[in-house]
Amino acid sequence: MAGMDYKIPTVMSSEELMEKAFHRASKIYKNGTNPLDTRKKTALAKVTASGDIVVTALQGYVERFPRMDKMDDFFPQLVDIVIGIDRYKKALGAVNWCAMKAEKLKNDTLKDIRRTKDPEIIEATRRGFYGRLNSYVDRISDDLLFLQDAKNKFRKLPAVDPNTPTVVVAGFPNVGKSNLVTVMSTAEPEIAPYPFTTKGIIVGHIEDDWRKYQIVDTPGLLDREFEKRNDIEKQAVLALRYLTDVILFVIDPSETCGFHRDVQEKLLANIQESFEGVTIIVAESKCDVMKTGDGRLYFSAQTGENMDALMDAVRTEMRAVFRRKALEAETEVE
Ligand SMILES: Nc1nc2c(ncn2[C@@H]2O[C@H](COP(=O)(O)OP(=O)(O)OP(=O)(O)O)[C@@H](O)[C@H]2O)c(=O)[nH]1
Ligand SMILES: [Mg+2]
Repeated sequence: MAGMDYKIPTVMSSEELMEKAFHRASKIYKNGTNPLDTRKKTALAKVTASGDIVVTALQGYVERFPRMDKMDDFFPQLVDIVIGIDRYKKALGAVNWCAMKAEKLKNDTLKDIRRTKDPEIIEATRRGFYGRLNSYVDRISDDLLFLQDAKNKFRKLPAVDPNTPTVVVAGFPNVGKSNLVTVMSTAEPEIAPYPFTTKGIIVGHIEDDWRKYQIVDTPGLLDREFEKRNDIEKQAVLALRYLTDVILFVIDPSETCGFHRDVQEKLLANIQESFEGVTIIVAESKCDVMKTGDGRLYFSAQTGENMDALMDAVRTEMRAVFRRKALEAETEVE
């Protein structure tokens, strides 16, 4: 799924960019009224073309990469975890710096070439220009690589609509969250028999007659303090903090996930405390392996056993959210 609407360009490496600039320049030849004039016109055209290629490409990156600030909101916080906003801003700043330097270098060089009548100086000035242009671009090679990587990461970020009622699925790693989300919705997260299979936030959709809900699959959470969490877990916390209308908390009583029941229960208690007032549906997974008989909802995403009851419980809560949101939107001051 496309993460964002931004049309982020592909970012060339410093080598690719210089290769493109030199290649374009190498093809240029201008006819003048005499040999000196020919040489001058050709040099001017080569400098202009290669300089413009660099400047236009770099300015394009600065303009088309999204502005990001570390605001107290889901998307910027997610970008900060996945990409790193400080490093991102530094990269865009460096690219902007290089574009300005290249533009000034080009203009200074054109002036120098126009001023001289010495063919040797024309050639030396042009070569000097290439060398300095190359060294400016070389200095931002790490930033360009960073931005290309950031572009790929932006594309993979989930497309979350803050206005659609959302159920966030949470629980320990490996308890069967992704399998459940696959059965319940359009999402197709990876399912595998080891913890932290899900490394980011994945959004699926559930249709309920004419209504539509989002279901968010999250990475597994261990029972520990936020600051001690890894970047994968932190994304789950962000989803809970910013996207949740309803939490669907999955416990694996069979412990085939590799974690004891009591640590899972501790995490649940923790979440109940942190999200007071939020509806939390607690459901026990893998009932094909084990049923506790403790009166909680249970299900097996594998065999489908009791999935209807779970879906009913989720739909009931989500309809309530849907009504509340519709009412809020209707009574908002215009
Ligand atoms: N027996 C049984 N196994 C299941 C069921 N649901 C999932 N599993 C297995 O449990 C393992 C983990 O499933 P996932 O859906 O990837 O678990 P997860 O909670 O998303 O795991 P992380 O993304 O790592 O947090 C896989 O080996 C699944 O095949 C189930 O209903 N019954
Ligand atoms: Mg998963």
